[in-house]
Amino acid sequence: MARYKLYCIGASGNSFKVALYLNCAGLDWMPVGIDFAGGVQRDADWRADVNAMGEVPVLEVDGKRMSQSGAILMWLAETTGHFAPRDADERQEALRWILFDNHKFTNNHAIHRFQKSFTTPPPHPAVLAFMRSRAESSFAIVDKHLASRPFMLGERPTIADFSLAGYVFYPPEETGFDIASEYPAIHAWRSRLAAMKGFVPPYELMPVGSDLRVGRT
Ligand SMILES: N[C@@H](CCC(=O)N[C@@H](CS)C(=O)NCC(=O)O)C(=O)O
Repeated sequence: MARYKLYCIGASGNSFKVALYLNCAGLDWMPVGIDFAGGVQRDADWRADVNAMGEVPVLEVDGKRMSQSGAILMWLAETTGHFAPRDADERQEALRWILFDNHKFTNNHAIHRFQKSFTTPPPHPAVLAFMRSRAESSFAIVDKHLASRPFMLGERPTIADFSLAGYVFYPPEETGFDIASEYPAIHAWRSRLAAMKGFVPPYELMPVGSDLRVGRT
């Protein structure tokens, strides 16, 4: 039995942030699928037992269960040393980007993708347009930041990169964003991440739980 157990599904980019970290850090981990499409995360027993917030990812280590990808990445960096910020200034910078990611970069992109590709009936076009414009605005900020450095904090990858990487490896037809042609610095950065030892794309890294692509319209 692996030491690190990650409750997740393949379509969850928030889970991918942690899965990719565990894989690139070479830690002994395994994905544990959940019936997301069946709504298990809304079940009172699941919330009492696994995560009161009703979300994946959840990381289980030595009987302790943790949620929130940013907090999990911080904990992993502190307890393993892999991809960790080096000092207080780097910690502040990593946290700054992780919070921006959770509030804007991942959030708008992920909700736009979910509404576009996984909800039935489809949302009102104005909803998609609103989410898209919010996502474009945060993409432009990150693209500008990455135009002058290889990774979010500078010369080497840290947990901030894993956080922002959550949704940038899903297919463009699923996300509705063609990063390769529209955001050159984000594209170059994700190519550097994809070249890292341990990199595996999301659906292959987490081939467990509900497959939201099945039966999509
Ligand atoms: N800020 C959270 C977001 C987690 C999140 O939104 N997870 C989604 C899957 S990617 C989820 O479980 N959603 C269930 C729901 O909202 O009901 C994190 O970074 O872990």
